[in-house]
Amino acid sequence: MKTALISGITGQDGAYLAEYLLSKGYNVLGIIRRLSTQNIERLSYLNIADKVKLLDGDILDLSSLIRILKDYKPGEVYNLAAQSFVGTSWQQPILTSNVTAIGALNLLEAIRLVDPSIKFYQASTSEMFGKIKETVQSETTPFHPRSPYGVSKLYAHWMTVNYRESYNMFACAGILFNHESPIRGLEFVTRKVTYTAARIKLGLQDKLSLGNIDTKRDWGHARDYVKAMYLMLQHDKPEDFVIATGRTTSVRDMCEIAFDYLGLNYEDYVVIDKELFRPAEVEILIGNPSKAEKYLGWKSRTTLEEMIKEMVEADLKRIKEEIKG
Ligand code: NAP
Ligand code: F7E
Repeated sequence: MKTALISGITGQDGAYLAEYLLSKGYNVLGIIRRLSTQNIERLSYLNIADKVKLLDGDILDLSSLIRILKDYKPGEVYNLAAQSFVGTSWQQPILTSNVTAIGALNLLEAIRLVDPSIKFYQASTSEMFGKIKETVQSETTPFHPRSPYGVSKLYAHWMTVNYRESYNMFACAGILFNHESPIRGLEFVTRKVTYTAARIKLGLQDKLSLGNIDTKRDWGHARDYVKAMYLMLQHDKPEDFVIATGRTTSVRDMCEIAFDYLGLNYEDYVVIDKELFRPAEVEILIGNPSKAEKYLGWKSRTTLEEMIKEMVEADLKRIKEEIKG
């Protein structure tokens, strides 16, 4: 039985990846940091909380990572742990750098010291392209990050490349464009929109405050994207891949899709709050996934419309259950 270790298992991608690896027959381990309250809602939502083994540790604590690798000997490590919200990265740039940049280095170092044959996946991001240098971004597009989060991810990305080149480690990075789901954090714009639109539909709220709705993103479904992570570690050599749909949509049009689904007009509810604009913005992203299609046989399956429908329905159901108590 193959054993995989996931850092960030309590997050959106960690939960879907755990579900996928379990379906492949893996023994799935996850690093869980000490919090004052337990945080396994997403694993419970997918009905897998009792199927994975959760291990105490922290991406900031090298000795905990070394202990886990020595004790449990995973063959694959997926580094999904991060302070992943771009907005917060301006409020907490040092915390973001410690977790998102140095955290990845801690895990690479732990692998190098304990067993450099362990395969390593780094969760890189389209935010590294930032102020884009090419209309459509691929593995060869130059980077220009626009936030402390993007800069931290770029450090982790190059460390992954460097450990591959320096120590011949099977270390690879997936440059993933935005991906969402019903278990996306409420602070991210898609979920903020589907959750608030559902509350408006149920008469619990009458306005949705947003920042810059003219930005555009290449949105896919997290359930599709975690499969690409797995495929990268099964590829015959460690390489980096862009994972995207190849379609870009504005926040405004995504709102329209969500409200339309509920029979509402978004223009009647959305208010623009300048406080929600970012100090530096990534105006538009659109990825070219052809390398992943060619070498991994991976393709995004879920359309934005299908995903938003799934998210709105899940939010309606959850809110109704909350009301019932
Ligand atoms: P997420 O929902 O924010 O999950 C982040 C995870 O990191 C959580 O499990 C969190 O644990 C964990 N974490 C934070 N600080 C930690 C620490 N000090 N030690 C150990 N774990 C820690 O993010 P996501 O959307 O699943 O994304 C997964 C990864 O992919 C992240 O690295 C993100 O930056 C990257 N990424 C995401 C996207 C996207 O569109 N979703 C695109 C490209 C790249 P707690 O639950 O305890 O907070
Ligand atoms: O913003 C605009 C906002 O926070 C998308 C993370 O997973 O994907 C994610 O980063 C866009 C931005 O995601 C609001 O200004 C307008 O232009 O959903 P988001 P993100 O910043 O693209 C990348 C690939 C990652 O790697 C990150 O970890 O929407 N926007 N109004 C808003 N955004 C938010 N959150 N809230 C608003 O009210």
